[in-house]
Amino acid sequence: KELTETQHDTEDLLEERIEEPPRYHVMLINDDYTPMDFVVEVLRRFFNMDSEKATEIMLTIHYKGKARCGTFSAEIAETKVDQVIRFATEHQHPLQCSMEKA
Ligand code: NFA
Repeated sequence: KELTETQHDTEDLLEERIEEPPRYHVMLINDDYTPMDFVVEVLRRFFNMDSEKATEIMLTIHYKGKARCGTFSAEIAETKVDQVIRFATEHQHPLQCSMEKA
């Protein structure tokens, strides 16, 4: 039999055939050379953190090796990684950034 669009939508919801798109954590990675105040600027500029939050996350990276800076769709996460690495490279800092499936 033919089902209406609403009946298909209802089936999709009941059968959980509609999946959420995958999300990705964007991570910043510690190194021995990038200045602390440059990392704080990156966190303020690209992850919209205030100075207090940016300083807290920068110190977590410094002491623990890396930290999660935000969680985004694949496309937004890729853009953040590109922007951070380009900004660091332009300023001749080795700061690295990566994404991990949430
Ligand atoms: N470890 C760097 C330093 O001591 C600071 C840093 C923090 C670098 C977070 C990269 C990420 N100058």
